[in-house]
This record gives sequence, structure tokens and C-alpha cells, in this order.
Amino acid sequence: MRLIQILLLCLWLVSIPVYAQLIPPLPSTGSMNWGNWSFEWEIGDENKEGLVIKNVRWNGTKILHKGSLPVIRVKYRGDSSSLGDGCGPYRDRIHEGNISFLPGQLTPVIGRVFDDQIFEIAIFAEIGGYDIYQAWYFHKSGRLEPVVYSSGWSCDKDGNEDGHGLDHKHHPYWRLDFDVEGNSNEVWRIRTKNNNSVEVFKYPEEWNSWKLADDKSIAWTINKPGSNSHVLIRAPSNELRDEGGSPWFHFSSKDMGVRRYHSSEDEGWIFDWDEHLGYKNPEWLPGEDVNGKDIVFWAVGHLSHQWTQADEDNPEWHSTGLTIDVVSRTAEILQLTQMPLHYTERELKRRSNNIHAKILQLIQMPLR
Ligand SMILES: [Cu+2]
Repeated sequence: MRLIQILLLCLWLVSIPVYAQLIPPLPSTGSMNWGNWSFEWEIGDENKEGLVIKNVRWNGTKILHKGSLPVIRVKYRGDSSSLGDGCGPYRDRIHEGNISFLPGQLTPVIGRVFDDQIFEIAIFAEIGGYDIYQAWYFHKSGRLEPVVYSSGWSCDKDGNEDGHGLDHKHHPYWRLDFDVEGNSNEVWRIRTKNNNSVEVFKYPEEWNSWKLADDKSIAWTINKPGSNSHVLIRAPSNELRDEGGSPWFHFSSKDMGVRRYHSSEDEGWIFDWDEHLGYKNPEWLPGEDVNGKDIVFWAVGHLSHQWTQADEDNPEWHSTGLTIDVVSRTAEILQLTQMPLHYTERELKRRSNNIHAKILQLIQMPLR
């Protein structure tokens, strides 16, 4: 987008004080400045990876090289005697061929502003019986949120794909190619247990992690070695991963994976229906070094969708997503690891603004 267009857009935005403000139709490819954010976007058609954001900067500092959604895996449970029961698994991929338009929508990419605080960029797709809305939220406070919304049904109790009636789960896989202050990064995991003890771990090599039943929370941070600037990644509304055995048989069994960056792995979703998040040696071989390296952070969502007659009659929207906070000053130090602890609880509360319930209502509104 040309500078003059951005200026006109900004003038237009500040001149109309409306709660959810639709901005002029966005092209399939473009760039934007919003608050202290700058970024580019494109529809990731080549790899069928949804709405892609690139070169994301906060206050001019590179945070994320590329963020994409290569797949949403879906499984309907059937009678739960094996993973093959029921419908699916499906590998839903958003691309030009299944992008659809909401009432009033003029171009494939939607842009809206909420409360003059949050810029939403999103695409709407129809895949099977689903409506899917994939969005990125840029908060002026320094938060970036990828969110997937879904409504509708693709399978019935007899396994008919044109029917309804079975519980299922959606699992979005976000590929987040972070370059926090450059491409030499380290990735940390912070587990807070139910007894409030905190376990901090720096990933030495390619790894998969998931929230445990006795974790109060799990979070990740990424930083340039030696720097006090971080991104903090959390998914507080995420469900626990699929366990082994009935009914889900480890269908989607991790919450994140850290991988060494390889350009050859910047591609669409190549994995089979029962595979996910490869690019890593088998457990008995050492993974590639990720400490201070160029890394890719995969984040996996788990979203249950239970059948009800009401939901079948009037499909409801369900959503899951991540919060990615840019933390540019050190609040506290975890003494054991010398790692900055990013946030105080008070600061967290100040920054969070509980906008999702409002957005859930608003995405069902006509766009104009
Ligand atoms: Cu669903």
C-alpha cells in the first residue's frame, strides 16, 4: 500500500468513531501500519496456507518473519473404537478456491478496527459443511492474536458427510516463523504447576511440548540470546491435547513444536491424515540444535465441538487462538535461570481486554 493510501486510511479511520469499523476493501496482498505495528499480508495460495502475514515489526523491530495456517485437522469420533471410526480425519486448508464472501464483503480480505484499539485482518472460507473465519488481531498494546473461528457440521451419525450429528474436534496448526530481533533465537517453556511452582526450560534441540494435567498454565517465550526483549506465547483457552486410547487415539497430541528453520520446509501441509508436525528426527535420534538458531514455532489448537440440536439448527461459532505479546522491558528475573519474567500479573490484566466475546457476535453481523 502506498504511503498516501495509508495516510488517507488513517484519516478516514480516526474521523468515524464507530465501535466495529470496517475499513475500505483490502486487496489479496498488501501492507499496513497500525499503531506501532507494521506488516504485510497475502493469501497463501501457493501452499494453501490461509491468510499469511509477513515481516511483522513492532516499533520497527522485526518480530515475526512469517505467520501462516497450513492446516486445520478435524476428526469426528464415531463409536470411538478406533481412530478410523466416524468421519475424517480431514485436512482443511484455506486457499483461493474455497474463500467465500460474507454479506457486504467486496474483496477476499476483511479489515476491521475494534474500539480504535485492535486491527483485524481476516478471510472467510467454506470447506465441506463448515464456515471458517481465520483472523489475525493486532492490538495497539503490543499483542498479536491468531484466531480460527468455525461453525457448521460435516458428518452425521451414519458417517454421511452431508449430514450432521457427531462430536468432533478442530485442530488448527499455526506455523510461526519468528525472527525476534533477528534470526538467532532461543525458545523457552514456562510451566506453572497447580501448586504454583514454576518450571523453566530452554529447548536445546527440536522438541514437542504439551500442557500436562497438573499444569495450571503453560507458556513459551522467544528472544534473541542476551536480549531482554521477548515474545510471550500463550493459549489460555486451549484444551488439553488428545490422549492415547479411546476416543481420540492421539489424533492431535501436542500443543507446540520447535523446529530449526529450513527454507525447504516452508511449504504447504504435506503430512498424511495420521501424521502431524514432522520435520524432526525420531525420538531415538538427536534433534537439530535450536539454541540461538533460526527457528520455527508451530502452535497447535484443540477445539471441541459438541453436537446439539440447537447448534445444528442455527450453527454457532466456536473459536480458539493464541496470544503473542511483545514484551520490551524486563519486569522480574527468574533467579534460577536468569531469565526475565516478562510480565507482572497486574500488567497482564491491564493489557487484556476480553474482546473475543464481542468479536464472536460481530462476525455474524453483515459487514455493512
Ligand atoms: Cu466444528
